[in-house]
Amino acid sequence: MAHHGAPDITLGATGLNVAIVAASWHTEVMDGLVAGAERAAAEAHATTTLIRVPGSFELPVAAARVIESFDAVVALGVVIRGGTPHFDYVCSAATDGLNRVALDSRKPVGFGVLTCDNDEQARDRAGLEGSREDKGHEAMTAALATASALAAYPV
Ligand code: DLZ
Repeated sequence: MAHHGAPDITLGATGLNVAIVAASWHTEVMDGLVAGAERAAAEAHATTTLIRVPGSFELPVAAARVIESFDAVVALGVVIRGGTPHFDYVCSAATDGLNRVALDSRKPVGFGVLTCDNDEQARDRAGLEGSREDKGHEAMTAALATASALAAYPV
């Protein structure tokens, strides 16, 4: 299911505690992303807490509020292009906001926000049956690998 060029990361992250902040739009795809992230954490022996917000626009504030209490945050959302510029505003607010949270907190934020033209594209990346990719799993793996790589350095 890995995307072309993606690294094959095997890791142990015993003792790491990660917040999953997850939007709620596009329920079935979101369920796949959350399941993938939780599975990746379980495989690496990390623990997770799931925090739900309404939409992807709310992901940065949720990440900012909780990140001090965790080793990392994984942000999950699905934004599907409509006929208005809303898509671009929500996508850039989520992307820029989450990047700012990572740099301000100096802790990893796994980016698992799908930005897609349609529902089919989103399903194909969500780790569902028949999906080619599992972006929730990838985002958690990246966050855990980064937290592990930086563990020896002060925040
Ligand atoms: C308003 C909106 C729209 C049109 N589409 C999506 C979407 O595809 N995915 C998503 O996560 N959220 C969407 N939202 C909601 C916004 O993220 C946000 O929750 C609202 O604008 C309220 O702040």
